[in-house]
Amino acid sequence: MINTMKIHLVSGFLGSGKTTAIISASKALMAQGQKVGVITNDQGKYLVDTHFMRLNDIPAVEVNGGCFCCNYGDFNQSLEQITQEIKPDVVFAESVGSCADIVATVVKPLMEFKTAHEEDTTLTTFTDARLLKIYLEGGDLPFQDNVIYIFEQQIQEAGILVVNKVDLLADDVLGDLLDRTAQRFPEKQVLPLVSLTSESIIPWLESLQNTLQYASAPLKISYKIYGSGEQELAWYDARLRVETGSKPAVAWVQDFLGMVVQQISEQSIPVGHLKFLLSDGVHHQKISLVSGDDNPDLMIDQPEMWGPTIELTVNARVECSQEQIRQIFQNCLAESFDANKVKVTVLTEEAFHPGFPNPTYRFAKI
Ligand SMILES: Nc1nc2c(ncn2[C@@H]2O[C@H](COP(=O)(O)OP(=O)(O)OP(=O)(O)O)[C@@H](O)[C@H]2O)c(=O)[nH]1
Ligand SMILES: [Mg+2]
Repeated sequence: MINTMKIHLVSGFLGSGKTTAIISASKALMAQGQKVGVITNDQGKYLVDTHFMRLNDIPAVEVNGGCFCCNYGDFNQSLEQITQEIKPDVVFAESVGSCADIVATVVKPLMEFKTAHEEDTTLTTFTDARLLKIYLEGGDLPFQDNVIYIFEQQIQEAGILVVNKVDLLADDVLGDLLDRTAQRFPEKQVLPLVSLTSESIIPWLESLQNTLQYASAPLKISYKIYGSGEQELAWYDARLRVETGSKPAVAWVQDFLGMVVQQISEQSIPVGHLKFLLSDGVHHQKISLVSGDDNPDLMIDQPEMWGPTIELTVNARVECSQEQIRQIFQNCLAESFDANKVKVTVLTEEAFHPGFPNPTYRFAKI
């Protein structure tokens, strides 16, 4: 039995800002002297998010190869590991952005097995304000219906519903969005947020102090639609080592990112989240592209400071076939390959569709 440790489950669609919020919140709590541990989660194995957390000095363990609900045993083991190693006051657990039904498959098992107290457990769902606006206005989200179903179900089971990235909306647009959100989800605590800094994250930390912040009723969810939605998404993960030749490694990486994004756009592939993490052992930078980013900032900071060898981790979550996304990366590698310019070694590479969700436990009693 875990006594007083807070467990904050963080759900929400791909690219909605979960990792950014957890990093900002962890930094704010650590600055107050609290101990924080993070559990990350994904269908893939080499995760930008886990690596990025650790580069930010935030202790993180990962449940990989499937979502928390389908790997409850691994989730529980990670919780035990982090409890023993760090003795945290607070644990944040970020579920993969294509996962829903967290109340029945994670929150309820935590209670049933007396791993956590109800009053110390919260569930927040993050939404990107720009996508939520389109959704609530009845516009067309850039995904197929089954994928949109996942987005809806995640919102449906939110305890705290975070309308994130509100800095990207004009004040009157935001006011209208918050009115619509409150009308549509009158039973939820709706929290407009900017997750980017340890100052702007404070309203979320304050909300987490309240207890019972999850919708206590498990979802009435169709696994057929949810599973189909997951399978319409494709994952491409790779780790590349880029070594300077006649061209600096950083310049090659910059060109490569531009080429990948251009091909994805030319093929009109809906992007859940395209994440790149660059590291030369001293410096690091995460570069992201999500739906709604009309003018994405793909620029690498201070190109002159990067060392001669850069490791590039790629996590692409898009709506197309696994062959199509793999082909794009392979085309870009082939097109940019010139042995004189740089040496590029593909350390790992895989493309796949998430498996059909099959939870370890599901406590569906209302
Ligand atoms: N402008 C703005 N950008 C934000 C905010 N929060 C997150 N972002 C950006 O949104 C992008 C995605 O953020 P992440 O935190 O990686 O999103 P995520 O939900 O963890 O994504 P997945 O793990 O892939 O599901 C990044 O470019 C962030 O910088 C915010 O409050 N304002
Ligand atoms: Mg994340």
